[in-house]
Amino acid sequence: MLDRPTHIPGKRSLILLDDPALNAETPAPLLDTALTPNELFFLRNNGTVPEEVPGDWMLNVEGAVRRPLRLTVDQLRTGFPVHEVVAVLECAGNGRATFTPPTDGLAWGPGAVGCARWRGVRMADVLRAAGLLPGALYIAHESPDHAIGKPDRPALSRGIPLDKALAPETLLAFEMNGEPLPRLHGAPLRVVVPGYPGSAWQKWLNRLWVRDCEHDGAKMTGTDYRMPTRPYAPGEAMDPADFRVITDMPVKSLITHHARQGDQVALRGFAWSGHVPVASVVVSGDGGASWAPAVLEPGEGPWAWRRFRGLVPLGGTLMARATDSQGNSQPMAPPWNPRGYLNNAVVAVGI
Ligand SMILES: Nc1nc2c(c(=O)[nH]1)N[C@H]1C(S)=C(S)[C@@H](COP(=O)(O)O)O[C@H]1N2
Ligand SMILES: [Mo]
Repeated sequence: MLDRPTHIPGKRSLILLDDPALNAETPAPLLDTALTPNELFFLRNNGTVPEEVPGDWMLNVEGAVRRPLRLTVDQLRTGFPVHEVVAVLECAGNGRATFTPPTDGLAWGPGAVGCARWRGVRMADVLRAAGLLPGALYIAHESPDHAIGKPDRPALSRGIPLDKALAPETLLAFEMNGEPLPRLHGAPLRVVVPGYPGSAWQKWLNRLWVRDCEHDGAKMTGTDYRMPTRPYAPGEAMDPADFRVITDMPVKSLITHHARQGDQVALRGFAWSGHVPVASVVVSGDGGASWAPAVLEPGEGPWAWRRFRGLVPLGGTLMARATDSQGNSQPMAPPWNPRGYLNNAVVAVGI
């Protein structure tokens, strides 16, 4: 079952979601490695996938800058120091399928997440080369992909606040896991913004637009990739004024392997979070009635996920529950919200 062929070139074993755009997630057992191989990495597209990289591709840096720039990937690679970050990329809608009542949006299981080694140049270095003007507040990302059936409408144009754009972990990446960035993951250049939801990781980036206000591009306004600032009841009419851009990801964990060991079960998986580090993981073999501490291994840097391992008595439902350094633990029930984002509930694994 896991060796499911797909029609997506360079991809194997992904679960395709039902959508006119190309969206596919990774089965949890295939996320059992510290770095998710490119061919197993989930795909999220809000619109079309550009067929090929045009030969005259350039990155434009414009807006509130002293010197607008036009740079090829070679100029980026040779003109700026190259850096790497190992970081988790997770869609804000990951796990949406388990919200009740269901919400609009792709019904992701738990596999719209992966961890990769990203290599590129710092967004900060490129912005500084362009010379930020005093009013600079927000960096907008643009690319050539468009909404399905609407060639004049961008698929997605999101952005990040200036402080995150200048943070050392925020890259313009041209390599993924030691290979040239695959076309499906944004070649020739994508934004890497650890700690932020995947939607901020713009693919096929061809323009950075430095703005003096929060960006209002495609899927950046209304309730898209935004969370309500107050509880909403299912069915209640949504007022966009109540919604704020998602700028952080919650603490989370996923069991990726389990095996019987005598009268116990050895299980392992990964724990991750956004800007607040993971502090501990506990595991259960009886559906959450009792918990035992798991061993939590260091990750490769602060933005990578961390391996946990635990041993629980054989017999019941397996669970893992992570807590971050501010004491936030994964909830037992999915934290329902009207657009179905940030589901970090404990996942139950039956054996
Ligand atoms: N240009 C562009 N970039 C994009 C998107 C998109 O639709 N178009 N989707 C975003 C979303 S919502 C996610 S979760 C990630 C997924 O990255 P991946 O397909 O490389 O896994 O890409 C982001 N970057
Ligand atoms: Mo996403």
